[in-house]
Amino acid sequence: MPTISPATPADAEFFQQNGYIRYEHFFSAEEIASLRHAIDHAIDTHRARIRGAEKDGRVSEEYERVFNQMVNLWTDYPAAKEVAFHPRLAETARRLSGCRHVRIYHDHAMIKPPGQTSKETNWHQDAPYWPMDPVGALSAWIAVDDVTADNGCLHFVPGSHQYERLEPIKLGVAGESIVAKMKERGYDVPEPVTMDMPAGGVTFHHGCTFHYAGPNQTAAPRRAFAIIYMPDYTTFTGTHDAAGAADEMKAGGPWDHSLHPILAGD
Ligand SMILES: O=C(O)CCC(=O)C(=O)O
Repeated sequence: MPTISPATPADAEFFQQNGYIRYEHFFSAEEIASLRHAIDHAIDTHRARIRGAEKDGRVSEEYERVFNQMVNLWTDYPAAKEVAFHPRLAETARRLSGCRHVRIYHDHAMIKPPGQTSKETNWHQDAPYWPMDPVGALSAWIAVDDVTADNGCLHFVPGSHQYERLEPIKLGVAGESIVAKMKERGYDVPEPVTMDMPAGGVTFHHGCTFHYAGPNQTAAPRRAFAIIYMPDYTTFTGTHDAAGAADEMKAGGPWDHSLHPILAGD
């Protein structure tokens, strides 16, 4: 039986043209409550897994003010796996990218801490950080809390994926911005769109889409959970694998590994 997905052919066309799409109501309140609980547990009890804070080190306190990031929660939290492997979500990613099947690269919780020290997520693309060729992977970003411009919802520049893969941007460094760099180079970068939505809503964005989130100016954390999907034609470049399987894959080969299973398609 085919998996039901909200992605229509018109949605796929919109995504291909604009590099993003929003589904304001995707997950039920119950599904999100279980996921929220898993994220809170992970952040409270596995602090050493926060990127940049491994082994009690504080590689970059600035980065932690952008967000606290933990990857591969699906491997130890059933509620996170339920969402990360959700057939409807994966099938939506597959239809939007127009490929035969999608594999998971990794999931990641991103909790933007509240308060005066909260920092913006600089304008950036994701693809420069990913060891993949060709570019085609996309993210599903799930609002675990209601998100608005005040607590750090995402913003996208429509059509910016068409600039293809550019240089990486340092997320913890104030003022770094791929939008500013492109404007300096003389590009007429379109105005961004604001992706506010209630908890349970999902946006998808292409790995080359310019995106940003403002600082969290509220009193509560902004919790989000994202899953990165790779189309069937994606090869591993061999540089590194944030999910941890680099030593067991071949540079130039497929992402054929138990940490990167196929989640939709054949
Ligand atoms: O949640 C954020 O602040 C940024 C998210 C992001 O950069 C991503 O999901 O690619």
